[in-house]
Order: sequence, then C-alpha cells, then structure tokens
Amino acid sequence: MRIFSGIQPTGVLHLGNYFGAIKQWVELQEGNFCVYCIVDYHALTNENTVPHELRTNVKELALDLLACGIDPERSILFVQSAVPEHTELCWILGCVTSFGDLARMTQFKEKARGQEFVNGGLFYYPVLQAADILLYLADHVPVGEDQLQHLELTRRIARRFNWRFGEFFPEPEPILGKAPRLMSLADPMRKMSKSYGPEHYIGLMEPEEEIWRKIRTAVTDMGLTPGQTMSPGVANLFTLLELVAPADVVEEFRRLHTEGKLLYKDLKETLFRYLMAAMRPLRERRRELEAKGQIEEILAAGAERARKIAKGVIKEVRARVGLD
Ligand code: AQP
Repeated sequence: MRIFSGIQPTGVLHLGNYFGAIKQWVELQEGNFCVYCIVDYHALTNENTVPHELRTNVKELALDLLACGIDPERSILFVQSAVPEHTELCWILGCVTSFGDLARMTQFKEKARGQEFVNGGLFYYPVLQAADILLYLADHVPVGEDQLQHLELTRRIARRFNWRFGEFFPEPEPILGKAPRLMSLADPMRKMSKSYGPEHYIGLMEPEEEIWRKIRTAVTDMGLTPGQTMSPGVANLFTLLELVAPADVVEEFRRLHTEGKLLYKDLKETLFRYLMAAMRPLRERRRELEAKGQIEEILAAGAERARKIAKGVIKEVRARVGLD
C-alpha cells in the first residue's frame, strides 16, 4: 500500500490522535510505503495560531511522532510547507472541486459556527487535504472517523480530475483503527479534541498527576437513553481500557458491570495504571530524542525525499491540465 496521512501542529498530541491515527501510522510502516506529514498550512486556518508557537509546535510534534515509533529511515516524515507543490496541486484540484461539496463539509460548518470571522482557508481545507494525499499517489489513508467525509471528498476530486484529464490519481481508501472516535472524558458526547479546551483531551506527554486527575474526574453517570446498556462516559472508559489492558482484565470489569457491581473508582484506577504502563516507554523515548536534538536534520531529509516525489507528480499534472 502507498500510505499518506497528516496531522496538524496545533498543540499537544492527545490520546484521540494516538489511538485514532498515529498507532496505525506506526504499524503500517511494516511492509508499506509511508509518507507522514506535519500539516502546518492547515494549522494556519486556526485563528488562534501564533507564529512563534507554530514553529515550536512543529518541532514538538515531530518529537512526539518519533517517540511514538515513526521511523524516519522507513517512512518519509516532513513538514508540509517545506514542499510547495502541496499548494500548487491544491489550486489545480480546487478547479475540479464542487463549491456545493465544500459547503456541505460538517467540519467546516462546526468550526465556522458562531465565529465572527471565518477565513477562506477553513473552507478550502479539504481541497488542500486532497492535494496532500494525491500528491503522493496514496491509495490508503489511516485516519480517525472525523476525517471520513473529507476523504470521501478526496475520492470525488480524484474521480473528477481523472474524468477530465485522464486516469491518473488513485481513489484513496481510509484505514480506521480500533478507536476511530475516542470521546472527551469531561463530555463523552463530544469527541476528544483540543478545540473544546484542555479538559476535553488527555495529552500523551502530560504530567502523570494531570492525567490521573482527568481520569478520576471523568464523567460516568449520565443516565441511559433507550436501548443503551452503558452510559457513554463508562463506554468510553471501557474503550480506553480495551486499548491498553489485557483481555481478561477487560472481561472481568465487563462482568462486574453486567452484574451491577462495578465500582467506577476501580475501573478508573485500573485504566490509569495500564495507560501509564503503555505510555511510559513513549515518554521515556521522547526525553532521549529531545536530548539528541536532531529533529531539524530529520525533517529536512524527509522534505527532500517528499519533494522528489511531489515534483514528479506535479510535472505530470501540469502537463495533463495544459500548463506545460
Ligand atoms: N477523538 C478522536 N478519536 C479518534 N481519532 C481522532 N483524531 C483526532 N481526534 C480524534 C485523528 O487524529 C488525526 C490527526 O487529526 P488532526 O490533525 O485533525 O488533529 P487535531 O486537529 O490535533 O485533532 P483535534 O484535537 O480534534 O483538533 P481540532 O480540535 O482542531 O479538530 C486525524 O486522523 C484524526 O482523525
């Protein structure tokens, strides 16, 4: 498979990002051609992005990704703005994208809702995302569930380009992980996300006491709606437990829940223990990588490899649309 995926340098890496996407990124490195991108142009669509913070966030995120297991020898890891072909392809693809399709994107509608100033980049975001993926002729994209609609649009854009200019781009398929939609612990009706504030995510590299505080205060009893056997908050804690604990531990907690004997305190303590056991090696690796300090070289080498591919694809695209 030819894999492409991206992540925004908009702050800390959280458990939703990790279990929804990054863990698959790492696993897919085995036997596939993988291109992983820190999408800083996308981050500019966020009105709160501050220049010096963006620069720092890019490096911090690169360190996080390496600590999670992205191997720059096997995968191409680079920063989007270091490869200008992304924006060139974005413009060309925009010209085969339907305005109506863009206006239907739920992420745009959610992010634009209630904002006094809605920048054009936010509206055009899915076209740039399509360009990111198609520039590497990727056929598979590991993502969380929130990105499925954008990926469907990428497929439509590829189809329309191919129809107008001849078969060229693949129609990429999503790869969903075991936790395609991890929910906020403070409000389990919303996805875990940075946009809603620090109470709504758990950062991979947050201090342990802070992670325990967020788990300890996680919402559990919300009342059940008809047909539900578990409240959304408890279901979310079980989802997390399944990701980090052995099957027999999860089974035991499920049995207690079914018998009405489950103590949430026990569930939360066990989850915290297994979560930290899973995260500690990553946190340790990050400290080592930070001490080594080779991040700029790694990203520069990644950009060089990415650019080689991007240039070849753009050359072909320019010829097909009549620019060359
Ligand atoms: N809650 C989630 N569950 C599963 N997967 C998730 N992803 C994000 N949240 C969840 C997946 O993480 C990858 C990177 O997404 P991104 O670049 O959109 O990351 P982000 O913007 O930092 O994620 P946030 O916190 O949700 O940011 P905002 O609030 O700005 O939208 C993607 O594959 C995504 O699906």
